[in-house]
Amino acid sequence: MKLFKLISASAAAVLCASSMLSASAADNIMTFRIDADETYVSLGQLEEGDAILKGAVYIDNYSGLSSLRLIFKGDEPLAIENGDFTRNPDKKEPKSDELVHKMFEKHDQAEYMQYSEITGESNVVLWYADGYVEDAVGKQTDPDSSFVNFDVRVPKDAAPGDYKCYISTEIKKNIADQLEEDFFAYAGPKQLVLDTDVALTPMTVSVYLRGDVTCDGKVDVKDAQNALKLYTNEQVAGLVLTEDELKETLGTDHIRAARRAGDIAGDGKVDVSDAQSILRYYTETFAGLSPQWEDYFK
Ligand SMILES: [Ca+2]
Ligand SMILES: [Ca+2]
Repeated sequence: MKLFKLISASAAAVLCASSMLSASAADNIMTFRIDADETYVSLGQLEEGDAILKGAVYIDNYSGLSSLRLIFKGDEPLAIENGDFTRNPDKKEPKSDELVHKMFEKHDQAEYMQYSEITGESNVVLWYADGYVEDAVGKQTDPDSSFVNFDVRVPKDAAPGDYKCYISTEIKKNIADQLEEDFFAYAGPKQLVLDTDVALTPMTVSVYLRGDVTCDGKVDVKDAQNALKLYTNEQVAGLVLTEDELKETLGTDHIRAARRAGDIAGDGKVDVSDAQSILRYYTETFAGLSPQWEDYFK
């Protein structure tokens, strides 16, 4: 395959070292950002079946690309499906019936592999700009459009938690025994260095059960206590908790899902009234009633 660019062991080592750069180095550099129409899914929604989120990849601060490979992965149990380049519904290729791409109308080669029998990999995007052989970079026709899009399936039996969709940067040996990075991008002859020239922003999908701050699948007194602890630390004491402190306070590693689960009123933060609602819901359930969250806001 003539277009398949390999990355040497030394280049891979540079990529490893570059990932230790501070996050501030990533400001304003070209960024591949994964996003979706919705990134929260409640267990209530999943009772009706799998949830399908409309995911897409955007390129922020575009600074020129001549070739690239992206491999999309999702934490279990997410599945990435039906991927394609985002196309212009109003414009067809002159020689085929295919709709042209929206972000880069012209390209030399563009392939979205749902699954490769050869490598066993899924969701592999290979893209080469028009004229990339002469080191040309792609000219964006619609910078605001997504570059590619895909469905993110959240299965109906998914447990509460935070799950990532990301662009793989794994380095592994290929069949020729050379080290190869899953991700590469070139601007002309220059290979872009991760976190220096180009950044990748993953997406987190949070599955939550309303009131279940600890993300263990049930609402009980512990959830009310932890919601109150979070409120006391952040809003009363004004502390900025570290990630580890947040996990400790919330009683779960799934911080984003926990915050959403604890925000009963849906005003964007967990406060004392949310904690009270959770406690009320728990005590009413415990008393054999079937409380409805909505009844608390009438
Ligand atoms: Ca719980
Ligand atoms: Ca709230």
